[in-house]
This record gives sequence, structure tokens and C-alpha cells, in this order.
Amino acid sequence: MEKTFLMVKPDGVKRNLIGEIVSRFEKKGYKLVGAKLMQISPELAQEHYGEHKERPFFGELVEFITSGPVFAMVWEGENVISTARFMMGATNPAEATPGTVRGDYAITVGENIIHGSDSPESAEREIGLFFKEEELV
Ligand code: RTP
Ligand code: MG
Repeated sequence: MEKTFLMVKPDGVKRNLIGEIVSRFEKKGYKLVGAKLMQISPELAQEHYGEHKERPFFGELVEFITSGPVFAMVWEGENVISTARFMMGATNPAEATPGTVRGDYAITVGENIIHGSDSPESAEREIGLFFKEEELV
């Protein structure tokens, strides 16, 4: 069964949106197989967002994602990688459809509430970065 890595970013945790976000994926029918509240180190942040290291916003991205605790999760289900991305909404919340997480709860691209793996390769890589095998049930 397909698995993906989702994370409530520091802005979502600060705004008390963990429950709301978990609830959406539970109600959709996906299964939560791993979860933890954690502080991301600068090293892990740079590794996680490695594909963006040449981008002008990389420094701000690393600073933001390490600015407070995040809620890291692994979800399982049919087509969960692409459907979770659809449920998250566009990267820029100004373009995200109402009914999506970013469409309903965010305004700016720098603080867009949630992360989700964008492909099977990213999902495998990111689950491995954030979770040990024994942390998944
Ligand atoms: P994420 O990786 O966080 O789930 O977001 P995403 O796939 O929708 O977007 P991605 O292209 O991977 O960008 C990662 C994060 O970088 C920030 N960003 N800022 N200032 C900008 O133009 C800009 N572009 C991207 C966003 O916070 C985005 O979530
Ligand atoms: Mg991305």
C-alpha cells in the first residue's frame, strides 16, 4: 500500500491546526501509520529541502521550518501521495482552492501550513529521513 510523508509546518502547529489537519486525512479514509511532534535541526532541514538549495528563498525556508516544532506524519492508502497533494492545495495559498488545507488556512507562500511528498521517490526518501522503521506501525 502506498505511503506518503506529511508534516504540519511550524505555522500550523502555532495556530493549533494539527487536529484539524489530521482529521481531514482520517475522514478521507487514509490510515495514520506514524506521527511525532519534533523540532527539525538545521541539518535535517537542509537535507529535506535539498532540491531547493540553489533557490533564493532557501535560507528563509530552512529558517522557517526550524522556527518551532513540526508535526511529522506518515499516511497510508490508495494513491495517497497525489491525493494528499490535491487535498493540501497549491504551494501558493493565494492560488489554492477553497476546501484545500492551504486554500482554507493560509495566505502567503512562505507560511503555507503543510508539507507533502510530491512523488513516490520523495515519499520514500522523506519517510526515511524523518522516521525509523520501528516508529511506523
Ligand atoms: P512543500 O515541499 O513544502 O510541501 O511545498 P511544495 O512542494 O508545494 O512547494 P516546493 O516547490 O517544494 O517549495 C517548498 C517550499 O518553499 C517555499 N517557497 N517559497 N518564495 C517563493 O517563491 C517560494 N517558493 C516556494 C514554500 O513554503 C514551499 O512550500
Ligand atoms: Mg515540495
